[in-house]
Formats: sequence, structure tokens, C-alpha cells
Amino acid sequence: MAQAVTELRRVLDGSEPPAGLTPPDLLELHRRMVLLRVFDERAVVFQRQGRIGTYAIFWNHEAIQAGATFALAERDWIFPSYRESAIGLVRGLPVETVLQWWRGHPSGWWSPDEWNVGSICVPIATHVPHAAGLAWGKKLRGEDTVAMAFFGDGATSEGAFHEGVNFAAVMNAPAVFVCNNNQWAISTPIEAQTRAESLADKAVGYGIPGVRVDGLDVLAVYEAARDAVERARGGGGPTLIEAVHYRVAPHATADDPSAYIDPARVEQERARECVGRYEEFLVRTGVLTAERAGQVRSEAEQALRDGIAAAEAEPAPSPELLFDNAYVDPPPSLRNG
Ligand SMILES: Cc1ncc(C[n+]2csc(CCOP(=O)(O)OP(=O)(O)O)c2C)c(N)n1
Ligand SMILES: [Mg+2]
Repeated sequence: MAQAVTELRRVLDGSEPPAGLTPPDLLELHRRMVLLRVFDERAVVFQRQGRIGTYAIFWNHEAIQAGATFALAERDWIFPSYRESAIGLVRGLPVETVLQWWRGHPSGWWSPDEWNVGSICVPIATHVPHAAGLAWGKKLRGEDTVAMAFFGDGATSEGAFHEGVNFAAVMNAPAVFVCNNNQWAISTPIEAQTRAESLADKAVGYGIPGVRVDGLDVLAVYEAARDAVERARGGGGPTLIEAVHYRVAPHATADDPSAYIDPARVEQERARECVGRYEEFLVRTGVLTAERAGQVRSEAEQALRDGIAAAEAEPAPSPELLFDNAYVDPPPSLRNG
């Protein structure tokens, strides 16, 4: 019988990284977190400057995104929601591609099988069955590929979440479900979302393991994901990981949370932000120097400068592209002449 673990798993408070992570691994994980952080901070500026459209901020979600994906092999698949729009950067997906997505430019739609990263999913939870299906399909083909889906606390109230997780469990599909519990679904707080004491508890209903981790502890997220990926790849079926934190930024650039959020709590949570916590750990354990941290940040900033320049240098798309891949035979009303 699967049993949910209700306390939060933490690693950063100690002095040892999870077994198997070498100093170069720890630094690569840091580089990825900083790249995501700088992407997010610059994207908000670009939105304010009118250079990209409405943008879903993921400031302080970097530990979840970088930590969980660090446990994957290149052949494994990632299924992001809009909150993980830039997660493909950890696979080398170009910055400009993600920026173009937020600019509504067709070059922002990458081919999922090029990066093993699914399309950014805006409908809540509809990519959960996609991940379950891909994982099951790979298993049927005898490939040892794992699918990892990211979604929010609000998504766990959706039918697609239930269908996807239940299906993956029944089929023993090699899937990992990562719930980013930032305790808000736009302006709906978690208390109004569910009566469940923890979202990881929902795993019990599907007969799969459920794990709760501190979502601001990148190594705790990594460790939970590593165990889940190993289990999935070894034929042990899916796991639900609940990464708990508290949203400290607006839901998106079109949101003003001052109408519903407690600013004192936000202030308190920002003080525990995940990139700084990880940097403190790395400095304390002698893996990172302030000089190297500065260099990593400058490189990420340069990548963003180059990314927006490349995005803006691309010619505007032809309106006819709207119909490409939409029809084999366009209806008469759309045919020229
Ligand atoms: C099927 C569907 N219903 C409603 C919405 C509108 N909507 C956009 S974001 C959001 C909240 C989702 O909250 P959560 O799952 O916690 O993710 P978070 O934004 O906090 O990462 C809603 C309801 C949507 N995008 N899709
Ligand atoms: Mg949420």
C-alpha cells in the first residue's frame, strides 16, 4: 500500500550533497538555476518594455525545475506547463525560441521530439495524460524512457490530472509527476482548492508513492526526482512529487496580487529564495566562489541579451503560416482566388 510522506524532505540545511553528485554536477546545477533565474528576471523587463507578451513569472520556482530535470537522462521527456516555459534551456533549447513563444512568433513552437520537451501547456493539466501516454508508449516499445510532467497545485483539481495519473499508475508507466505547490492558483489559495492535508496524499488513491519536498531546496527536489526516475526506469511505475513553497511573484505580468496576497508573508518567503540558498550551501561546502557565481550570472545575462536580439532580428511571420499544418485541404473560404 503506497504511503504518503507528509513532512518536507530537506538537504540544503546539512552539509552533504546527495550521493553521486560530484562538484562539477553541483556547479552545473547551479548554472542551470541561474540561467532560469536570469531568464525570468529579464523576461519580466522585456514584457514591461513591450518586447514580449503577457508572461508567467517563475521567480523562485527554479529549484523545482532545475532540480527535478537534473535527475533525467537526455532521452527522457519533459512536459512543461506555462510556469516552466523556459525549462527547455536546461537541454540547450535556445533562449530566443522561448522568447519567441512569448512573443507569439511561430519560431517559438519547437518540435517536441527535437529536444524531448513537450509544448508549453497552457490549459491546466491537459499535458498530464500526454506524459502518461508517452511513458506508456515508450514502455510498450521496450525503450527505457521516463516522462516527467510539471503542473501546479490547482492542476490537481482537474479531471485531466486524475485521468493521467490514474492511467499511468494502472499501466505502470515510467512517469514522474512533479507538482509545483506554490499554494496559489491565480487568486485561489490552496485552502480553497482542496481538503487534502497534502497533495502528495493524493498518490495513495492511485496506489503510487507520494513524496513531499521543500520546493526551495534544489538538492531535496533532485534527490526525490532521482529516486522517482530510478523507480520508473526500473519498472516500478510512477511517483507523485509535491514540491512545496509559496508564490512570491504575481501569477503573471497581467496579475496584481496586492488584492489578495499578504505582503508580509511574501517578504518572509523571498528571504528564503532558492538560488541564494543553494549558493550559500555551495560556498559553505567549498564548491563555489563568489567570483565564479558572478561569472555564471554574467554569462546568463549575455545569453539573454543575445536571445532577445536574435528574437527581434527575426522577420515577422507571414499570416498564411496560421494555416500551415492546420488543413490537408484548406476549405474553399481559405483558398486564394
Ligand atoms: C483548463 C483551464 N482552466 C482554467 C485556466 C485558467 N487558469 C490559468 S492559470 C490558472 C491557475 C492554475 O494554478 P496552478 O495549477 O496552481 O498553477 P500555477 O499557476 O500556480 O503554477 C487557471 C485556473 C486554464 N488555463 N486552463
Ligand atoms: Mg499554484
